[in-house]
Amino acid sequence: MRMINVAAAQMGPIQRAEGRDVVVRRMLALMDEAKAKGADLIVYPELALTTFFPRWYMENRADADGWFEREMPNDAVRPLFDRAARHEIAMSFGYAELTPDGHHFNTAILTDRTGNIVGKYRKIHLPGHAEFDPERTHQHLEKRYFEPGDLGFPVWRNLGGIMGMAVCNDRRWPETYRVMGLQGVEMVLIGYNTPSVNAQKGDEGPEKRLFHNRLSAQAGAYQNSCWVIAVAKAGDEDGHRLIGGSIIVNPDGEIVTEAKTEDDELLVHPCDLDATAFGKETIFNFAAHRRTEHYGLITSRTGAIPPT
Ligand code: CDT
Repeated sequence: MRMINVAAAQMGPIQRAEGRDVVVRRMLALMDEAKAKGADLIVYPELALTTFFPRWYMENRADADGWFEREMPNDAVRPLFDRAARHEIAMSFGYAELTPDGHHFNTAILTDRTGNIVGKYRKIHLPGHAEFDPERTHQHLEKRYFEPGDLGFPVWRNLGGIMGMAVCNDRRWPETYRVMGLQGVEMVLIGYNTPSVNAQKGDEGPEKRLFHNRLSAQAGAYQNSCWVIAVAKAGDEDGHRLIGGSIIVNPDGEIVTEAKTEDDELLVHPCDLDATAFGKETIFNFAAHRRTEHYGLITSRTGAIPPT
């Protein structure tokens, strides 16, 4: 058995006016709890350091730059890196990244047990829109504030296993998991901020959104025989509610633990990476069963074109 004790650190809401210092203190408390419970790895959500700012329209995009981190680590998050190294816990969290040459990404990082960043992922599937949309009940301006990630879907060897990352909307796309699956991924770490109601369909509320969350993570885990750790930022941020429902999913696609609240809440589960082997060697033995000669449209065509 290759066990990793994983802590999924769901976070409750972060209000627009709250600073990173307050948030980092909450993250440290979750990390201390994770350490006390024997965790090897702690996974925080997408944009863990701030409110989900893409809901706020700013005419001048540069006015949003205050939500972005110009270096990682920086002074605000140094306590997290120091504490993780002291606890010998690997960690992953999401943040808005502003590069030295002026590019904006919705990013997640992964560290080893010493606090060294070993992996970086930049969100590829950006949902929402780029301009103010008066038809929506709330804005989702990720296409305004971020560029699509430019790093692909890499995986890394960490804690004796093969790990990958994805960010929120990525989890709804089978391509996300499959590209990592083709690199032998054993555990996929995913943070999310998902509004509780669809801004374009008022009757799609929290129950259905939680269902879609489970459906996506469970399918990704099963079809690639890997663990999926899906971690929410949840609750009411300045009157805008986000679903909770953080889950750890095993390589059979079964949920082994699920958050009950919309607050800071830690889920800890022992994940055996060797449990990924059976599926990878049998029904999802890609080398034996995939038929790439029939998959060309996946990469040659973006939108659906129905027959005439
Ligand atoms: N953060 C993020 O990607 N949220 C999206 C909301 C989709 S609605 C525009 C999600 O897929 O959960």
